[in-house]
Parts: sequence; structure tokens; C-alpha cells
Amino acid sequence: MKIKQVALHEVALPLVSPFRTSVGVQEHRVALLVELRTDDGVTGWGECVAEEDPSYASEYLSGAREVIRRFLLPVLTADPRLSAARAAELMKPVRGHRMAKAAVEMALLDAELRRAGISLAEHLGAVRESVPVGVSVGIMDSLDELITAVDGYLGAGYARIKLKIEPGWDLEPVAAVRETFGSAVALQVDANTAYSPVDLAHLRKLDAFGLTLIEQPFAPDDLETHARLAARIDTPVCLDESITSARDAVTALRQGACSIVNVKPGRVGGYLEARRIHDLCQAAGVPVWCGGMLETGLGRAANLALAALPGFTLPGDISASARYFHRDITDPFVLEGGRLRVPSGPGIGIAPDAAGLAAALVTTDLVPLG
Ligand code: OSB
Ligand code: MG
Repeated sequence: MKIKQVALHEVALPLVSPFRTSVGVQEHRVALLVELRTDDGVTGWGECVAEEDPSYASEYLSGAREVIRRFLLPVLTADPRLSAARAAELMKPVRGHRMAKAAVEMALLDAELRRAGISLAEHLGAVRESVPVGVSVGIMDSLDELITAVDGYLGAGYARIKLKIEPGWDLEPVAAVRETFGSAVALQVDANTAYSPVDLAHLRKLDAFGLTLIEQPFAPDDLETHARLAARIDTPVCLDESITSARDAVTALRQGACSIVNVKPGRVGGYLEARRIHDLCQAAGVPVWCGGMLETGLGRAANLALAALPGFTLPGDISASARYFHRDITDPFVLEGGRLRVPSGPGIGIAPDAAGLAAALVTTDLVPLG
């Protein structure tokens, strides 16, 4: 396979409601899409999950575009034996920039698998045709507002609720959700690094609420404090921001810094590295689940393929399209009994529809290829 043409599209999709985490508020999802045409005449789509600002991770959208154009595409187009499986190795001379690499690898996988008539789910080793999914609930202005939102999601059938927390918005919202909806609701929390070592005793109070897990309370590079918390708390500790590769996952597990892993393909450099994390966690008996980055239908389709692997034993942050957008750029994903169907068509199994893409389009950048 050779890359013939690449267009980078920036799209902006208004969110149905603002999404607030401990690192900021988002009202729109601005995303970078990779449309890649190969010499065999197939088109592959990739989605870069980098956000506009480097606040969740160090990567950001316009930087990712620059890295893809200037550094990643040149090494890939120069290679006569290009394949999705070799892309990560070819891109290795470029340090870091995993979200940019993941987007390019996703487009290559989509193109290659479309040509072969194989779905990404089948290629990765999926064992399910649909997966139970959860919803990530942002920080709200009041407990009433939170209860109304959670009530709506539970009514829609979501299989579990994740509450975003930060100092000042933790024990009370969790207690309010437990009191209102009972102990049977699968409930977990995500701090996006908002706490510090002085908060260990405070976080232990979360043990009263029977949570499935607590996600990333401390800084990405602070495995030690995560390990100290894990040793003192009954609630399982899960890592998100700290895990940027399969090697990170091994290190974190060895150090006792987590007992559950949130797998986000963009954060770890692609779906193939994500599968490696799945494989090693499965071998070690460590549950994994698929995280989300407010993806468009493209990233959502690919995440569903990943979440259909056998070791993804907890519901992921892969909600229905309507939880995020009034109008997605693809056909919407619809909740059916708390589950989303795993796309079964070739490649990622979906592509943008022309009208949806046009409605969201900010800019298209045709990359000149050497
Ligand atoms: O920490 O999991 C996170 C969204 C953007 C960046 C980081 C995170 C999130 C979410 C939303 O929690 C997950 C989703 O529904 O896509
Ligand atoms: Mg998270």
C-alpha cells in the first residue's frame, strides 16, 4: 500500500451540554480527521483525539496537525512497503505525539481493512456483537442539576455512571447519587489528576460508597502516590492519563499503582498498542475498559471494535451519539438496552456522511506529498 493523497479536516461540533472536568469546560468538540487515499483506490478515515488545548494531555489539535503534515506523513509516504502494522515502527523516530500517530494509524487500518473486506472488530479479535456502555457525567453547578442529568442517563438505560470529581465536588455528589438511585447502580469517579498526596485520607472516604473504581486522582507521572492510595483504599484505583503505552501499563501494575486500566487508543498511540495493553492485562487478570475523548462517530466506531475484545469487562465511556452531539458527522450510534452495536462492515465500518461533515467543517488542508 502507498499513500496517494491526504486531507486533514478540522471539524467543530457543538456539545448538547457543556462538559466540565477538573481541567476545564468544553462547549464544542473540535476534532481533526485524517482522510487518506491509497494507491489501490480506497479511502481510510482516522480521528485525532487531541483537544484544542494541552490540558488533558500535552498534545493539542493544531500541534497534532503540524506533526502529521511535517513529520509523520513524510516517513510513511517514503516507505514502499507501508502497512498499518508497520506504521508505528516507521513513526518511531518522531518522539511522543501519540495522538497524532494514532490518528494516522487508524486511517491506515481503515483503508487496509476496507480493501481486505475485514472489520476492525474482527481484525482486533472482537468476541461480542454489542457492548454495554456507560456515560461520563461532568461537574455541575448544583446537586439538583447532577441528579436530573443522572436520572436522564439511567432512564436511557446506560449500564454505568461515571462522575467527574475534583476537590469540593466529590463526597457530596457521590453520596447524593447513591442516596437517590441506590446501591445497585454501577458508579465510578474520575478526578483527572485534581488531587495531591495530602488528599489521601480524604479520598479514602469514598470507600463508603461501593464505587467500581476511582480514576486518575493524581498527576500523570506520580505512580508512587497512586500506589500509596491503592494500598490504603478498598476502591480499585484505575489509571488514565498515566498510561501512554503497554510498557507504562506493566510498570504501573508492577508498582501497584492501579488494578484496572482505562484504555484510550489515542493516548497510547493507536489501536494496535491498545490491543497490546488489553492482551497483557488479560493475561494478568487485570480488567480494562475503553475510555473516551468525546469522539465523533469515527472514533466511536473504532472504540466499539476495541471494546468488543474479551478483556474489556467493564462498560466503557462510549455513549450514544445523542449524549454528545445534536448532529454527528456519521450515522448516529443509538443505545439499545444499555448497549451499542459493534460495527461489522469493512474497516471501521462507518464513514462521514457528506452533509454531516459539511455542517461541521471548519477547514480542510490538502497535504502535499513528497
Ligand atoms: O478523563 O476520561 C477522561 C473526555 C475528554 C478528556 C478526558 C476524559 C473524557 C471523558 C469523556 O471522561 C468520555 C467520553 O464520553 O468520551
Ligand atoms: Mg479519565
